[in-house]
Amino acid sequence: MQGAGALLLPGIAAGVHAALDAGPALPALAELAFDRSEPGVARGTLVASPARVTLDGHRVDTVAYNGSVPGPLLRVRPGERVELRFENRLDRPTNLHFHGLALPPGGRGDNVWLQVPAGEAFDYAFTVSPHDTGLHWYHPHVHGDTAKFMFGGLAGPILVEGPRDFEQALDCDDRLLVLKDFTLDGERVAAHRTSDWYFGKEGNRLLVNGVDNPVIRARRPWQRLRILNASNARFWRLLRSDGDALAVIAWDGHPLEAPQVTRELFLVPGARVEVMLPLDGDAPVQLVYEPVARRGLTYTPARPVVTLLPPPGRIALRPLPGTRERRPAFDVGDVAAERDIVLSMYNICTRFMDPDRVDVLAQAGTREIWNVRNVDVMDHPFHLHTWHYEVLAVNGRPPTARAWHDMHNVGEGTTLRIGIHFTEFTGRTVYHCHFAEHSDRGMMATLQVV
Ligand SMILES: [Cu+2]
Repeated sequence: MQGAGALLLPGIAAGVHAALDAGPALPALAELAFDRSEPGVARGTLVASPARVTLDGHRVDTVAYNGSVPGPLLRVRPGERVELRFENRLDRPTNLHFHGLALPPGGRGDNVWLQVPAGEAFDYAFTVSPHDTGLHWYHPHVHGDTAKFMFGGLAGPILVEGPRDFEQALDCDDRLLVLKDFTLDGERVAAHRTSDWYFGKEGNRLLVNGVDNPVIRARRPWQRLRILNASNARFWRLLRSDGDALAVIAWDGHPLEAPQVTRELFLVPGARVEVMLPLDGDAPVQLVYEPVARRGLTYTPARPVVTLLPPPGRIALRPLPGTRERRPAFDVGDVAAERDIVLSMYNICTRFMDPDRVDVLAQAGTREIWNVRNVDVMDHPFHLHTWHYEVLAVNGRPPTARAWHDMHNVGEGTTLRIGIHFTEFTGRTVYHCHFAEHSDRGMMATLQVV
């Protein structure tokens, strides 16, 4: 890879190593145990219930999937049939949204219209698309009643495992990091305050897999970090403590055509990134949270959120492979419709969410360009279900690298121009601001593809 030399780390004092080594190890995520006795089928059970969990070393009474926060990892395979029994042991209706998976937006798939009553169960069943290799996630999606449950801990990762050739070529450690902020109030997760609905709720503890600044003890020099921002509203901006670069290899579960070297990662709520980080020096490296200027929010100072210790001994760093996947560019010359999608506080195109109204009607198989215009005085991260979009321009400027997303920030006063190809499915789904508080309050709209 070009520029790999720029990723090499300078050495720092050996004494720092010992001090950093004392932190808690990065917890491995719980995994949902699938029954795969029938070839091609993964059967499992996910339970939403009140639970007592450990967060940042504190015992906390909250809500959880299968008793763990973050929820258990769903490790599935491309082309696999997933049959997931979902039991609701909460005291009110809930459901599951499979964020990032290309699934039919109804039936037993990614059905946000469905509500599973308290005390009842529902059998989700779907086939994992062979194009969805990568990191995705799941969380509740009951309109108007999602933010409190997500802030309490109802969210978990989905990893669609692809071929291992990339890892084998590199000989890398593979880590999954779930970023989620919490505020604790005694033995509970803090309730929403009135202002949280406006600004989006942020927590004062910035946790990775439920732990403050965990330590990763590397076994190999290349670290592949798959990172999910499962926060309700916090933007996570991450830089290396030594100022060196990182190589992004995928956004929102889509491999990039070539690694993209960058000095900072910027994850809006719901976003996933896969990044390669080399550890071939003697010095520890930290990923440092850097504050994001987001209007009206309490300032959170910079702090390390994860510490990586290099592997013992000197191991040569293999070069990062180049191209992983090529995907045809969005064809702007073959567009059936171009639309303005206007974001303002708690509404889209001046209308609050109405599940009984169709806001955009699109034809299956066609391409559309949406100009997502934020006319508000606050950023809003934009999420479209079922169909991922290619970012064509931000305020008229094309991105530095082609990338497909299901999440992208739309800064205040900014226009995000995206291309969508309505392939594979028909049905009705939603697009919305992914500050959970904003979508709960109505900043969501419906899309019907026929
Ligand atoms: Cu918003």
